[in-house]
Amino acid sequence: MDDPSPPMSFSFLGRIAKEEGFEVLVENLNAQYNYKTEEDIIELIKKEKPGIVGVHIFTNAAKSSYDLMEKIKPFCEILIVGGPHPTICPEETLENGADIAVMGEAEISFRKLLKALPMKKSLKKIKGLVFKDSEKVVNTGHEESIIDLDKIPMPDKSVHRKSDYIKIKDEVNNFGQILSTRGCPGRCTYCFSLFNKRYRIVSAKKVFEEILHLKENYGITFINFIDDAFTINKQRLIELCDLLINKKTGIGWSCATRIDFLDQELIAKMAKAGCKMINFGIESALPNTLMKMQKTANPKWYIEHSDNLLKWCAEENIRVAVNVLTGFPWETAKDMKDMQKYINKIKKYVTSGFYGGILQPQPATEMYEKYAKEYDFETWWLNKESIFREEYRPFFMTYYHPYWDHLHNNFFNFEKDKFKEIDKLYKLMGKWNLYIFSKRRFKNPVAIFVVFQGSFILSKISNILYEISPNLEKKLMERVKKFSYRFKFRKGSKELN
Ligand code: B12
Ligand code: SF4
Repeated sequence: MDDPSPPMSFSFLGRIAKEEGFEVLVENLNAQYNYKTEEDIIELIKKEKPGIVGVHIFTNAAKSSYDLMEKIKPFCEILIVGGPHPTICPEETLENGADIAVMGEAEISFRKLLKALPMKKSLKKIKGLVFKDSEKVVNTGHEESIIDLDKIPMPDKSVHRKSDYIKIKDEVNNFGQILSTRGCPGRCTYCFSLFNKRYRIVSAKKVFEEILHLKENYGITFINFIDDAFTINKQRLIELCDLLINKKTGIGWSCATRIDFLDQELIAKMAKAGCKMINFGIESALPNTLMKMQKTANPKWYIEHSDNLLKWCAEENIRVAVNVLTGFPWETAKDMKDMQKYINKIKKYVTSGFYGGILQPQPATEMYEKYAKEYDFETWWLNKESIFREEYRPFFMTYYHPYWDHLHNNFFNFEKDKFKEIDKLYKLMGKWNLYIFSKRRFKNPVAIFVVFQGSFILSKISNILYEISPNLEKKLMERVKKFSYRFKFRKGSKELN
């Protein structure tokens, strides 16, 4: 996998573990330059003999996480799990080897756990845990959400190995992720919210401190706010922008947000404060889908406002990324054609890329609860066989069609014509992404044209080869893929070492 940035979960928890006197070692097998295998991890655990081993589990990766846990379990004193999946299915993680599952936001429970474990104290009074006591499962109930986020210690990025994420100069900014809010009041039927509906903020002053810390200690020039909805608290946003404007840090930044908490005036202010890119969770332009996914009760306003936001960003020179989500059971082939028209309409404003995927119904969301039985995909994560027999992914998935495998999960038994139109939709977005990536990488129009057309044609060839034989695709395209990684579609491709 290709994680460009270190996981924030272990930046937060690593700080707490250090404060409690533990030494911390983080291995992210998904990190873009971490070439370790599961076997290496087993050897590492055998050698280091850690007192506690912690595993973060996404639902999507639950099966492979359980496989890994089975292999490392014999060498672990205590195996703790956390993250979205253990929050939703804690007992299942115990059945698969975990000693303790930590549910939800973990800062409070994890600190208490680290204090209790060495003293062999009872865990029953620590909220947020699920564990076995004499073969009986104990669930201590969820810990309260942390309301004052300023009280959480600043995440510690030094627990991550820089060389796992940084090879070229600009990649230092991969360490520039900040989580400045938690929670979202939205009720989107496909979204699992670990941080609950209550929107909480880190104060503008504290966010600014974190920015300066990253600038001074890591040489970061660009911050990526990974909040679900960065702009909901207008007052804090204005305060933060004022700090960035007045203190002249020269820091650029990007954020993601919902479209209903932003206006022209704010966009102008954000631009002045160094905002270079906004990722909009537009998701759909189909009125029926927008209402059924509970994105909005007023699709007409929603689509018009989205159009305006894209234009206002263009006026302020803020690059735009747009998230698109399709694959709902009620959508038709005609809907997908309408989405293609929509993408063609807005693409000139999408200067940073189209993202998103094809719906994979996450447990504890309405899309799962409502349809899992009907479409026979209950506990799909336990039976999820990867389409791929090995780690290698075909070249066409790298930039052109990254969600190709989601399409082939086919939770809702798409008919052929709908499948074909979704495929076309994502290829349309992928082609545009190739174009804008080439444009970002080069100034010369000839170079842009050659790189764009070259990468597009190579992606098409990779796709055709893969349909004929995955082995043949790998044999012929693996080198192209490696070369494209070095090339990176970005400025500043100078190797650091
Ligand atoms: C950034 C992000 C990513 C990045 C991660 C990059 C990185 N290296 O961090 C990338 C782009 C790779 C990614 C990919 C995917 N993501 Co994502 N992602 C997020 C996002 C927006 C922020 C994650 C984050 O950093 N949060 C901040 C940290 C502090 O929170 P946290 O990770 O939950 O950790 C806290 C607790 O969970 C707990 N904890 C976490 N791990 C552990 C481990 C232990 C041992 C303990 C004790 C506690 C603990 O403590 C932390 C502090 O409180 C979340 C949304 C969100 N609001 O969280 C979605 C989210 C996690 N992603 C989600 C999904 C669905 C995906 C994808 C499947 C998308 C896709 N369709 O491809 C993939 C799956 C990748 C995989 N490996 O299988 C879902 C997860 C749902 C689920 N049930 O698993 C979320 C919740 C979005 C949503 N609302 O639906 N994602
Ligand atoms: S707006 Fe985004 S974060 Fe909030 S519920 Fe909807 S999808 Fe989830």
